[in-house]
Amino acid sequence: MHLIYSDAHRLHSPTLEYWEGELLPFYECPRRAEIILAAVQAAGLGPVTPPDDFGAGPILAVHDAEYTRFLQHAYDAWVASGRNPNGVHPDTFAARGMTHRPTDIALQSGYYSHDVTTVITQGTWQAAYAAAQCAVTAARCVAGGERAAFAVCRPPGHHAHTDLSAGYCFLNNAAIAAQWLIDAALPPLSGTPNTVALLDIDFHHGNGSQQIFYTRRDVLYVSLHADPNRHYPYFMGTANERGAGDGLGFNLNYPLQRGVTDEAYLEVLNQACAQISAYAPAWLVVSLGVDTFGGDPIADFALTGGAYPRIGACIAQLNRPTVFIMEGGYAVDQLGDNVAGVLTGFVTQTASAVVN
Ligand code: OKP
Ligand code: ZN
Repeated sequence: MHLIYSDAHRLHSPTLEYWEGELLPFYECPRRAEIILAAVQAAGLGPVTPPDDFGAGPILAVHDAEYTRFLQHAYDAWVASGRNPNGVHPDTFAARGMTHRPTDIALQSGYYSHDVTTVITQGTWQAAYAAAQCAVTAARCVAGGERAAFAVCRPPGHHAHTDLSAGYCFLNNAAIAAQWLIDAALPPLSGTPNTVALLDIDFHHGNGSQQIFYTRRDVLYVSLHADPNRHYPYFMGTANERGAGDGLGFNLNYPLQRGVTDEAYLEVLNQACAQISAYAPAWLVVSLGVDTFGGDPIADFALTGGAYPRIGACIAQLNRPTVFIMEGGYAVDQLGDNVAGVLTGFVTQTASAVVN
């Protein structure tokens, strides 16, 4: 499988993270992508390729134009108005019913973000733009007939709404890939509907992906994640959020308890995959987070390294052209092995299915 990677992610590297009253080193750090790249290369999963530039079109097919303008220009406006050059740090957020958007772009940060982890630094837009291009490039690989591709996206994407940054995310890479497949790819079986299943196995609920596709049935969103009563994003991700209008029944949330084991997780994943099979999507996009690992510093599941190849094999059995998009995972020392484990399990299962 092609591994799509850009160095531009290094341009986004906020120094400190405000965490429940303390300042900690930023968990979502450049070393994450470096270690993932090294591990997938060492595992011999395929050639590393830089992204092509598809322009702003695939981004604007998902995101609000004014929001992307804000992402591009907020840092310069923030610094030009004499504020801290460390980055755009909102401290006040538009909450229920507060709909006024300040005219000064530097002050729009609290309007366009959900929490304090989406610091915009000088190179943030370039990094987020490159991550989105990685996602589209991986999607084009599978649209061209490849079985699978992996986009080493950083910053991640699944918390970003059409017009809201959240949880380290600015542009929703997985949603951009899914939407690009719908707009630009021909389904592998001609005459079948051009649909996508977006399977989100990051520890956190992908509130952005849910919001983007909530009223649509051409994208089935399926997520396994920590119960929002216990973990971020707190205000979305319950099982009774099932879609709305045309999309009713096409959003499936599996909130899980703390300490989930390999066996328990795989049982739920099997169930989720059975629902994806029944939907019979033309394409599969996977929001691949490995913060489900027991050693993750910001999460509370108990998966072992041995779970990841099994997860990959389970996904391979769906037998769909598959785009893997990197999301979270913060136990940096095991991060590469866990990601490579999912992809190796996927490839091994695919190969044995061909033999049988
Ligand atoms: C991004 B991804 C807890 C704050 C949590 C954001 C976590 C974002 C995770 N007090 N901060 O889904 O891995
Ligand atoms: Zn996560």
